[in-house]
Amino acid sequence: MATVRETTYDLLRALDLTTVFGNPGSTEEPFLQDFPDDFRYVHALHEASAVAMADGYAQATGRPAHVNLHTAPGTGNGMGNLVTAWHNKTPLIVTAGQQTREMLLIEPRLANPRAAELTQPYVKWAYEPARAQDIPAAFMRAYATAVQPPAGPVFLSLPLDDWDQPAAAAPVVRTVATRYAPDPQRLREFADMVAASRSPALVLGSAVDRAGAWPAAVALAERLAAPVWSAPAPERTAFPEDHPHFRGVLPYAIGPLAEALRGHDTVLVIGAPVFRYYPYVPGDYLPDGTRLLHVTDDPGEAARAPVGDSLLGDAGLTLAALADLVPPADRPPPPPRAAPPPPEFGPPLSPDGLFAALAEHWPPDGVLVQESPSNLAALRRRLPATRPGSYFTMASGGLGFGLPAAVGIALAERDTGRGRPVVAVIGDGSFHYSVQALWTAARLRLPLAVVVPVNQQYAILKSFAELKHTPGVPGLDLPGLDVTAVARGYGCAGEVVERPERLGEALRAALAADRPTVLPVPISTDVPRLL
Ligand SMILES: Cc1ncc(C[n+]2csc(CCOP(=O)(O)OP(=O)(O)O)c2C)c(N)n1
Repeated sequence: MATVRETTYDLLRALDLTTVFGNPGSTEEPFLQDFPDDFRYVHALHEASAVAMADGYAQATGRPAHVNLHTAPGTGNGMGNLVTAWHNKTPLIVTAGQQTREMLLIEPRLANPRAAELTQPYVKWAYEPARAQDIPAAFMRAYATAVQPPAGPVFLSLPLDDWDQPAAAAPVVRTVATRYAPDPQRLREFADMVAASRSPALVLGSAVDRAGAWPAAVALAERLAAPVWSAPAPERTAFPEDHPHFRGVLPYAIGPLAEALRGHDTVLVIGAPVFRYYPYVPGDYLPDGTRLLHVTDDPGEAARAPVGDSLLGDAGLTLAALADLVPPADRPPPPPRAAPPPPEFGPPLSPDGLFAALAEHWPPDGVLVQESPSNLAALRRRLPATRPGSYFTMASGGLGFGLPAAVGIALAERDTGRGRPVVAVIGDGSFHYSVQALWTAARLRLPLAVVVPVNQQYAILKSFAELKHTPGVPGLDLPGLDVTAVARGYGCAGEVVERPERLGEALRAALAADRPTVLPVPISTDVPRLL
């Protein structure tokens, strides 16, 4: 008779979930026992890294990923990046071991007495099976829950004595839809309103990239002769940023965002929240006389929008349908944006100069993973995303995602055979939140390049303090960190790039290497403005 373990592994095989990201503990060993040869365990040294690696891998493969954590403490360590996975809308099946059922009542060491509550509210479903025999079917349900829109993480707590139990019948392997089409009548109303607009603008969000819908976005923008903005603080990019219609990324504050949209009678937002704000700068949500239409596949996002009318639907299906429904606009296309001024390379090297140098040597099919908070505007100005699936960061604002996510993305690039080069730009503060991901990248011999702009401070927190008039905050400086030594300690190559002329060669070598390379680049300590 098959055991719960055998039946579960068979199901995972059938679902093509044969990679397990994780960090093991005693409560997981009975699951991992006699780990099958056709499975792969991607070992992270900390659960924050395990979760974000799985997230990056899931996003880059376009499939769910499985991450196995250690009962309450391990799940707790993974929580920050679970929050991020929730906001990223990444389908993750997070499992954690649980103590022996026989002892749960008396709460032994490593019991998680309220396991299904611990990950709330950052999971779509959390469950500890009532019987060992329910584990395989719970996996099936977890999978179906994670991938349906809006996609997101789910959590299973799995008692360690369940795995050797006799299984019930294997669960039926089911498929579910991962997108839904918009209500045709409301879609037609949206199309009519946009078509009748004098000066419509498009605001596109990360769901467009997740849906693989750049061509539909370009088709709609060109048909409407409309300017295109990126939604504020996006975790992915939605439109070719070298396209003449592209206007840039909207500011992430209420008043300034409305100001940027002034002059448009209709703003059509597709695949983003309305809107992702950061510092509170009061003002109207929209300019006077501007109507907002919102397309999202997330009912929660539709409900919490402070303005506008919403339509539920997959970003790609809705974009394609709208591009068919609206007639070509009878107006000239928007004028192209002015090019940025020539960079200044210093010394001291400015972030702008660093990213201009990086852009000069950027591999055409490169994938950028970004977690460099104060330098984001400069980075995006110098390194526009021109291809789909080329830009990743966290939707949440939580640090410690970028570095491990880049490892997961680089692994996905290798596994899928696409082999796109992956370059992470990670601030010298952000670098340390999930730094041990470097060890996994080294063990996997991934040719990941990690550029670390070193300003020896939490610069964005200084600019936030300036905007909000809160002087005298402690803990904003980072002296005495040797990034290269840390990188080498985890098995990576590491070399300080003192001059921007050296960056091209260092980057080429890193991307051709058979291990990760960390490239700290000292930059100016000037604090850029937050807005
Ligand atoms: C998990 C987590 N802890 C703390 C913060 C607060 N925080 C936001 S930005 C930042 C500093 C980032 O420093 P660095 O990566 O050096 O970038 P810089 O701002 O200097 O460009 C911190 C600590 C956060 N966002 N997430």
